[in-house]
Amino acid sequence: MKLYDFHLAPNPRRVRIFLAEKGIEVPTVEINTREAGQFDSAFEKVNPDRTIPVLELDDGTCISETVAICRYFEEIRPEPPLMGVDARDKAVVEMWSRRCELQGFQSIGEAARNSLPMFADRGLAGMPDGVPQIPALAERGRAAATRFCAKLDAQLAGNEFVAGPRFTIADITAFVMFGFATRIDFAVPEDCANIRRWYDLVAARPSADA
Ligand SMILES: N[C@@H](CCC(=O)N[C@@H](CS)C(=O)NCC(=O)O)C(=O)O
Repeated sequence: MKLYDFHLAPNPRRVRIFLAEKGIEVPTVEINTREAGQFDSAFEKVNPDRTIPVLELDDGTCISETVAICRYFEEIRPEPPLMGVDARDKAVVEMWSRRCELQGFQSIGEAARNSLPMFADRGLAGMPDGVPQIPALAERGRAAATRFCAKLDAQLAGNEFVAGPRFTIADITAFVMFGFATRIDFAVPEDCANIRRWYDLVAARPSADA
């Protein structure tokens, strides 16, 4: 088994934190997306989407998509549970995981990809032909992330972690989102005291170094 990784990229970091929480070690292969490693023909055979992370199993199966990779590890190593413990909890975790990814993480991604010089002509991931940046999308992404923060702050007012009393994959996605957000100088809004409390809690976990 091996994990195609890049130490500076946010989606692979989500998997690394998940693995650290599970206590699983997987050999990694570094794909430097800043030097177009995802567009090498050998890697395209691993993942035609040309994105990382990818988990390659010993039978040759290649699994891309961060949450799919996490699902695999949740199934083979259920403890500690990071994707819910029963029908209700699994659904709640999935709900918050998707909110964090679709409303938070992707909004920051949209803002970053459409504004940072390192993403010039790389407005979408995995596109070797060149996708121009659209400044208006960067603004829209920032605004959407700000709206998401308000929702997340309200949720954290009554919950220790994003999806309730336990640390889950939803915390990982939101935590990595805020780390990625520093690259576009997007900080936790001043009035989001609950997010600040939660962020310090998650940052203190050993897995945060992954
Ligand atoms: N939906 C995918 C997104 C993967 C993705 O966009 N990964 C980025 C690194 S964080 C990437 O591979 N970028 C390649 C590029 O910029 O061309 C997932 O959840 O794994």
